Amino acid sequence: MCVVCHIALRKAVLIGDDVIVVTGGSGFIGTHLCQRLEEDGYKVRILDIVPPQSGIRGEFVRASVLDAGRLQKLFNGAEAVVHLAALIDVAASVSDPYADFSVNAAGTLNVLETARRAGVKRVAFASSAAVYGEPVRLPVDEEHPTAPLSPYGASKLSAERYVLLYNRLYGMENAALRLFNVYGSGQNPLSPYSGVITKFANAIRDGKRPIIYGDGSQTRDFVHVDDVCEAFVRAIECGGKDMPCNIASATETTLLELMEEMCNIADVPADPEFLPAREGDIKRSVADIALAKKTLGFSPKISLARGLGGIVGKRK
Ligand code: UD2
Repeated sequence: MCVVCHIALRKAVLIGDDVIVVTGGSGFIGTHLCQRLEEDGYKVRILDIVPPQSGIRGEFVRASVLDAGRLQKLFNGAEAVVHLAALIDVAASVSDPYADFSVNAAGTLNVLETARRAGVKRVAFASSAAVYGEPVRLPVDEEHPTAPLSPYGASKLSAERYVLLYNRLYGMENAALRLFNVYGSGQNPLSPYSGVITKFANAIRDGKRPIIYGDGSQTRDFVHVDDVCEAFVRAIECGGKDMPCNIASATETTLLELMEEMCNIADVPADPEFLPAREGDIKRSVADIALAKKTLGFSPKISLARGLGGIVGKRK
């Protein structure tokens, strides 16, 4: 019995029995999710183009989501798939839209087809707030118009349409989770993919000035990676509905507030360097998460202050 859905959707977690495939299981969210799934007693199979981090016990297959043959072997006998593998560099998607489309849209279709043929009923897909583009009203709920500003946003939108279409056409119970700004430990600060919180934390730790692009009044909805993992676990345990679902904290934070909070925790003066705003940067972002609450029983547990405390240490 799923306590959230109040129906016997799936058997209770069988320790050491149910197999969950995680595509992109070696990435930032994937690493946290695999750890969480293993703690919950699931057997994890990881598909990624790089090996998982140490400490993850799951079976690992090095392959791309475009490799249908490898996917097939991995999906056989699995209970559910969490599909995180993607190209996530927004700027790179602008210079090479076709590569972005291949992995994010066609790769997702590959995952869905393989799941369908293998009899896996549930695919939980990592979509993105990028599908909305610049919000025309706040907070952004799932009925907000979708107007991606990048090929990355367009490929995620296309992919999530397939993810949900498979529910209608083939009776699957897939979920499309629109992730807002995910943060937490374990992001590589040197990676262009890393978010602003990792960048600020790194600068503060190294005694450098955090860089703020623009005047710092832009806002984001920061959601802790552990809350995101909770949402994925609920999505595979409860099954998805016909609508994509925002996964966020529903709290709007300006970049200046963020930087001050982080400097405060580190006990250093807040002294950012201001550089010109990034091209195409959205001005404000905050999600309405009522649908996630209703359909998944999702409610974020980690406040920004608490989450930042786990990332920013006091400087000696
Ligand atoms: C996030 C996602 C991106 C895409 C996009 C859709 C991350 C890391 N990226 O991009 O994949 O889904 O949302 O809208 O979650 N900033 C600074 N200083 C820095 C770094 C960033 O001021 O050192 C600013 C940046 O200009 C932006 C804000 O911080 O206004 C957030 O930047 P980000 O790169 O963390 O994420 P975002 O929202 O651009």
